[in-house]
Amino acid sequence: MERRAHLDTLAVHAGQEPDPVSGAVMQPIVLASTFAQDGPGNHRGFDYSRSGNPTRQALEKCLAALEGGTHGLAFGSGCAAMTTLLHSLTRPGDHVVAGDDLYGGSFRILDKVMKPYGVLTTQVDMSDLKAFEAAIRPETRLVWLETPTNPMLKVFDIEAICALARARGILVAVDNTFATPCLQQPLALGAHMVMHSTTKYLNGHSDVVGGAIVTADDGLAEALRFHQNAMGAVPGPFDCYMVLRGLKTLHLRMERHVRTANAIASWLEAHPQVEKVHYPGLASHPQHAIARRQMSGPGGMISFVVKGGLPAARALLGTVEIFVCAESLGGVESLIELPAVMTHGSIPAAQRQELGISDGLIRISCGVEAEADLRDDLARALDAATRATV
Ligand code: P1T
Repeated sequence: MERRAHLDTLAVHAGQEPDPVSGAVMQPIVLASTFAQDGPGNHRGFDYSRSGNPTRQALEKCLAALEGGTHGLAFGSGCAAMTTLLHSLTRPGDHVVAGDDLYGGSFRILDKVMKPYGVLTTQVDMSDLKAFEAAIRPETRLVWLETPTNPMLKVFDIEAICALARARGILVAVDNTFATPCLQQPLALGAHMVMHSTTKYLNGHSDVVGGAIVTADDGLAEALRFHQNAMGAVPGPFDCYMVLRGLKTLHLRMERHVRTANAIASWLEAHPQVEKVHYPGLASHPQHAIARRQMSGPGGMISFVVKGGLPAARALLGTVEIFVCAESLGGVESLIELPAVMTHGSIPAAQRQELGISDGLIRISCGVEAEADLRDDLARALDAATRATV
């Protein structure tokens, strides 16, 4: 697809043409690990599947088109994408500025993989632009921007942060996993790179682990592609096919995720057993205005604090029947979890406490089931939480 079409059309077609041999309208899954060469070094675009694979290439082109970039790179997981990005662009002695609230696994990469390698990270609440500027050092090479954040759903001003970073020659990578390109386009707001856990909304069916990076910068793409091949954290062709298949309905699913989350967040906010709701679509959200400006919808993720702490939260999670108690997010099925115990256990308790990741903080990923059923499920579970409190 040469012409820049709407996202809904790109999601279905970008990077994919009917198979020239059979006419198959779906991308073939090319499982071959190696490709015949007409003579040594004389191949038809693919030589070895770690370096490149036709099914992966279709996915990479589709992802690039959706994010408004020119280069897409697929990885075996979101963590693999992040680690490859960091190793491509930082060297020992370099410094990274990251948001204060990150997915636990992303924090662990910065703290337990990059720090011992000599790349230090300063975490800062990026909703305070002065604090962000103060965290920048002469050796700062990269800003790692997750927005909305996991699990506190903070929203950071991508355009303002990119302008400050670019003025100092610092690269910005945005983890767009929660928003997806349907709701937020970081490259258009000034980011150099977008990163995804494709495990989540992009695949959308909780049956693949994958990651991706997209950029419109040829030099960055060259460095990233070199490391993608050299470090080798690539996805298999079947997983690439699954993500491509999931992408075809991304826009439809996101519409429903957003509609349901909006309704459930408002309902939770009015519930007597709920202390606090974090959702960028609520007027009470501290960065609601930024979310309205930079996102076309506030997303499908909500976190909230149930009164009564851990016993109440455990009672709630033990009572739900439609919501599944599980890590991850972004699938068609609704999930519920306790970040302090599950997804964010790798963050030190004191730091969790400071951020508001209390024992009573519950995170939900709103799926595509009937909103009324999801609300009834939570209502029963909140009743159980009330009984566990008294
Ligand atoms: O799990 P993996 O595909 O490696 O992606 C890591 C990752 C990166 N960035 C964000 C914002 C994420 O949420 C994740 C993974 N998160 C979960 C598994 C979770 O339940 O929050």
